[in-house]
Amino acid sequence: MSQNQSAAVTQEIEKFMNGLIRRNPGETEFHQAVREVATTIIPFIEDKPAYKDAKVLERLTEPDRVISFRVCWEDDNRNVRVNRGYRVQCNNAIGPYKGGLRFHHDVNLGTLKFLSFEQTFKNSLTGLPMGGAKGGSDFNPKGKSDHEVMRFCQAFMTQLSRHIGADTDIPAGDIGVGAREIGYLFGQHKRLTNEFTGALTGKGLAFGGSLVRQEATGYGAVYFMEDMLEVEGISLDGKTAVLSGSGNVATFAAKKLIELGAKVVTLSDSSGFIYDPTGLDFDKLEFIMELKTVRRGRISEYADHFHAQYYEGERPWRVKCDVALPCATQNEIDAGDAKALISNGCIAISEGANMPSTDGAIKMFQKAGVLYAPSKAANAGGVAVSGLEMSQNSARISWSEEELNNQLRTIMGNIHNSCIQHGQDTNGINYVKGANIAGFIKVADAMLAYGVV
Ligand code: NDP
Ligand code: 2IT
Repeated sequence: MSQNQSAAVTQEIEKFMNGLIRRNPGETEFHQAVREVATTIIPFIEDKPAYKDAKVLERLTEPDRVISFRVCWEDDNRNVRVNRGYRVQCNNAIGPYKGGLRFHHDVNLGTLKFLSFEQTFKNSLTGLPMGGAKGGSDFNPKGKSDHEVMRFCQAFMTQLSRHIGADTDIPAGDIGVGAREIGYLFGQHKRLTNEFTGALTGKGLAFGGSLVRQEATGYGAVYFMEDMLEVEGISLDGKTAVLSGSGNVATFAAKKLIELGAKVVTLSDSSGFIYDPTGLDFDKLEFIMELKTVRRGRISEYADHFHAQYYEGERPWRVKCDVALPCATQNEIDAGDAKALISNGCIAISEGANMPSTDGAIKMFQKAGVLYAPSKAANAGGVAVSGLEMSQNSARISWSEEELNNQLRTIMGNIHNSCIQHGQDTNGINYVKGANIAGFIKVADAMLAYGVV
């Protein structure tokens, strides 16, 4: 009987995915993100006709709105440049649309649809009233002057500003969008609307930004790792950690790991990775942060400066470690990388990046009993503190660092608890299932309350 049931559910998942793929041709990252959710949500709603009959999953996988626009700007040589800008507003059932902006030459509609879909579940998991969105452009900030970045950001915001607002849609940073870009974007939004409101988060502290926002994603991913290990009675102290990326998320994850006594031995960028067997310390991290946010140089400079090893064109997953935190980009850990991590004794993965593990990698981690925290749970700390920035802006107040750190720690603990509550499986805790179901319920219940919209 149960075998028949599971065959029927498998068939239903395939039918659902076939329809989604047909309606969204070529958007492979979007297909991947939806499949991960559908494989846990379709069995969950099987005996819940309220969700099934109201077609909640079908509605959640069709964004509320997709906005695409031309961004025209002049480079320093007076050449006219044309890029494409987007905002995908996935779902605002539980609060205004919220999610980052990504500037990267690979950005396309499928990438932003996957990210806005993930964001909807992630934001729900934080417990704060935020819907899901994502935006960005195929603009490549690498090698551009500050003036070029400013002109691009102003042109981009000239189009985007009519679609956002403190109660409508609140963008923030993501890959290629950090403090510099948010400053230019906010300045232009303020100029166009003649209003000073919390229409963006990740702002500078001088103009409505929140303490702990820049640390929040990386710190949060480490807190989630800490909570997963604690269930097994293990501490991070003395553990060797392998990280990818060297941007906002990676550097603050490294900082918190070092604070908690772990040894961080790798970081990377899109050119390669550095391996420092002696481990990073706060001074070395300062060097990386200055390298990446001020001089905007390459990670290989770290190896030259500190006599570490540099592996051009490679990812760090073959380095022996106890725990791993992918903090660069999607699909950066494939099944081969997962196999290497497992055979080298890695016991836990916490995803700072969005969807860094392929479907094959996730299956390998779960089969091997590795503690695996999916991105929508593990990296929710960033958007959570963005939510706290929105509250502070609305109330025109600023909370202390201690207050914000405590709230971030509590929120990450709550997300971990939600995953445990909804993720019980025959083999223990399935964090993928837990995160998907916990994130789904709140959004789905709000959608049911609104009727057919
Ligand atoms: P940054 O732009 O600050 O850093 C990105 C890092 O990833 C850089 O080291 C970059 O290298 C590397 N990278 C980017 N693309 C690739 C690629 N295709 N292959 C290999 N390396 C790559 O971005 P963030 O740190 O903010 O974001 C990192 C990840 O975390 C993303 O997946 C993002 O969606 C996710 N995230 C970010 C949050 C935030 O608050 N910022 C919140 C939640 C998730 P290079 O410099 O060479 O491009
Ligand atoms: O992926 C993410 O959660 C982010 N890039 C942060 C979004 C936000 O609105 O702070």
